[in-house]
Amino acid sequence: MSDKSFLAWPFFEARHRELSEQLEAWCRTELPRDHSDVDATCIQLVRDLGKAGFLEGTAGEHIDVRSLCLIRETLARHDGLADFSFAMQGLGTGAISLYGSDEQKLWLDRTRRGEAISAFALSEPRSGSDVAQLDTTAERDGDSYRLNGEKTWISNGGIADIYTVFARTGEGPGAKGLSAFLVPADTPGLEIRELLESVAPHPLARLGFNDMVLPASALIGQPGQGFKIAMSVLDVFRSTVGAAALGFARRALEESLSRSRFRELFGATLADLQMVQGHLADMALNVDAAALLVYRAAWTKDQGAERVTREAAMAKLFATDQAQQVIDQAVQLHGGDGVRKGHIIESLYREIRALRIYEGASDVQKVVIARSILAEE
Ligand code: COS
Repeated sequence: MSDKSFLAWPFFEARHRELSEQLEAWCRTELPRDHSDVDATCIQLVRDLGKAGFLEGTAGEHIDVRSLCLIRETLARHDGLADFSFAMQGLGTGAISLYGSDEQKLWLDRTRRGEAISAFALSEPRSGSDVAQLDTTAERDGDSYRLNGEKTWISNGGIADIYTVFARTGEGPGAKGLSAFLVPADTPGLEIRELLESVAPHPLARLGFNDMVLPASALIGQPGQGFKIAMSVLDVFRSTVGAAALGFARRALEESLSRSRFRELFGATLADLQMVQGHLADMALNVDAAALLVYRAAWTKDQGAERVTREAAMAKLFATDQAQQVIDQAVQLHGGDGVRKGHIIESLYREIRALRIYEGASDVQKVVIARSILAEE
């Protein structure tokens, strides 16, 4: 049984505890899923999560970040692909929730019901961490825009029904000349150039935009606002990446605790050995510290803070880096089983790695934190 004592922390309300219980019950009957065809599994997971009502809070005027974090943490503990399917529905529509027109927001009913899948298309071959130098262009042409360029590492690429695409519109230099667009997947000119495989497979693609014509109504927010839109979406969703890492770490700790209690060696159990106790203590400490940072960031945003850039960066940086350590210790405590293909610990070891890279690599989070504290008087 997973440790739920954190739900008594003052960050949470009764509705969060209810949500956690309902989702836990759903996970016990629905997860884990077969990962042999990740595209088909993700499509089905989005449909099922939508039908069960768990996508309801991923989009809209008021996104409750604590609920998003609780859901990601719980799903990640049971199945990384379920967490991924859930997370992308929020990230892919975040710009529409925060800045979209009424017409664009009509898509949100479909994404919340799990009937449409969404994707966030920001990264490019030449610009991952340095968003301000992206090369994709959107040239104004009368009442429309003409999009040309390439995006890569796009989660849900190939299975998404809508993409939020960031492109250079040139109102100003660098970060001041970007805009965001809502691109339905059936728009002529969208090409899936390559399906990308990773250590923890999920739908991932390199996309091309070949002279794609979009109506001016596809613009999300104002021209030139794209960088700010991307950053404020990341402000909301970065702490949820920390929450997913926390879920993976909790599972690693749970598995390690149960193994330590029964595995016998040197005439005792693993749990009797002080060296093992040291590992377990470090793991538990890092899990609790990560949870505090994740839910501090989520709670701060839910209280109405305009920017949670520093809190979200700290939550993501600490939770993902520490989850990597916790899972590595779990591998050590599981011996050969920890690296056996198909074992839960082996899959956690693969699942955690990308979280220290996507939605802002650990090194970028350090830059964000340092700039933020240096800017304070
Ligand atoms: N919310 C709102 N506005 C923000 C913001 C935020 N979180 N962060 C920055 N801005 C604003 C700044 O205030 C600044 O506006 P002014 O020029 O009006 O002052 C503008 O945006 C430019 O900011 P900055 O100068 O900090 O931009 P940089 O190009 O130096 O980039 C980093 C900053 C590195 C932090 C940014 O590029 C980043 O987060 N990179 C990682 C991207 C990422 O997560 N990629 C993964 C893609 S999704 S898998």
